[in-house]
Amino acid sequence: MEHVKSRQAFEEARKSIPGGVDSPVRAFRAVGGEPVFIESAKDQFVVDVDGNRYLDFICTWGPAILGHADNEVLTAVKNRMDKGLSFGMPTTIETRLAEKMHEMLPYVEKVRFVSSGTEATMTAIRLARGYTGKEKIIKFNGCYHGHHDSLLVKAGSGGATLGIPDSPGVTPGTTKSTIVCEYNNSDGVRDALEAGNVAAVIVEPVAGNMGVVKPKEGFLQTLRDLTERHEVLLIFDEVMTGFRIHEQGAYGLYGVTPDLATFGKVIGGGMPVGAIGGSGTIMDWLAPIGPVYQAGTLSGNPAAMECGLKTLEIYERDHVLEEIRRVSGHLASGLADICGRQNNVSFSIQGAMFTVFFTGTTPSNFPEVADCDMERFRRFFQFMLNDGILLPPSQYEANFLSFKHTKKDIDHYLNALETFLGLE
Ligand code: KE4
Repeated sequence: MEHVKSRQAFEEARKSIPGGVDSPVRAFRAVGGEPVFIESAKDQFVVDVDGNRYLDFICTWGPAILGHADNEVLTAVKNRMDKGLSFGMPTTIETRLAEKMHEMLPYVEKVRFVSSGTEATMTAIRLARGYTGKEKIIKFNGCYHGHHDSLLVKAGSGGATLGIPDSPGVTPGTTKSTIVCEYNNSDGVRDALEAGNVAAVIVEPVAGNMGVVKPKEGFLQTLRDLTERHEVLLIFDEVMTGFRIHEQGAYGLYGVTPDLATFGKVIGGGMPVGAIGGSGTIMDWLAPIGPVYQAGTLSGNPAAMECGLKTLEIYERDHVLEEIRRVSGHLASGLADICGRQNNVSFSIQGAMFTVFFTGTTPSNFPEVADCDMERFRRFFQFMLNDGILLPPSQYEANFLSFKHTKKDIDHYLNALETFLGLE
């Protein structure tokens, strides 16, 4: 594959954008080589500036659950944009999307929209501290909740990939109130809660930012029981898992109801949207009705709201996740067969997200993911890229399936994986 124009684009970009990218993971630093620059995307494919087409498992990190550039979504957004882009005043489309989220997730009685998952979790943390009057936050090693200071501590995703889990610029004062526990281990949580002054526990109910790492049986329920006992809020960060692991996210899959949840990605359909949702009693602590301040110029942007609402409407109408389950079931059996015949390869899959790990046993926490053969992952990534398959460029990321991925696409992926392993 030729990457002449991507190389030129990258050289130009680096002159005016740090690292040539607007989000670190896109720079391919964990997998070597230079990033491809994308020109366009449709359904399950993306095309780079050199005209190379790839079967896409990044799916813009989760939003493209319908596949790229869905015609109905594009039409709805274009029609909305003809009325103007942004008003800085309330619009009815925001209410429609909030109502749709409540209809799909009954525990989400009220929603506040923001423009990113980072803003959503930052707001949820501030709201939890304001509502409880307590200070500390418990998060889990390898879980990533966006790049705001108080949670950029032993983060997964880009933080882990770039080996800067505790980023410079994050002051000790900020992180002294953040307690990091090991995912799938409630002992640390129990001790931290006993010590008191904890406002909330925030967790990716299925972790996606250390690769896909599922909660062990009872882990989430234990967090729910412990937080209830200590009058601490439980926050499910469903920015990635929302509408991907189950039509009702972790609440639907595990039957555990959080006090607050954060959303992003799918609810924007590819446009900048994040959200915080939960009981009206807690949510009404947000300004202007309550004292916890939060704001945003483009929060509830009508074009982004339209994109998210149309995405969710199609998601429901076409039973999108049911179809994806059929394809992911085919993938799961193929991966089970291949990994069963290999020593140092395992996998984890939940609904529309999955990870192949270059380690013998499927990891259950971040240290086990960190033991993966990252050099082998790098070779795997480059092999797949040359075979026209675009994977997330890090072992610490999840792969995503869309409504448009077919069993034929999965066979392409499985055959390429088998060929790669056979070459090693
Ligand atoms: P954003 O600020 O990137 O919209 O959302 C932050 C966030 C919060 N919570 C979870 C569970 C997330 O997965 C994310 C963002 N996910 C990464 C992918 N690992 C976004 C990709 C990137 O950082 O470029």
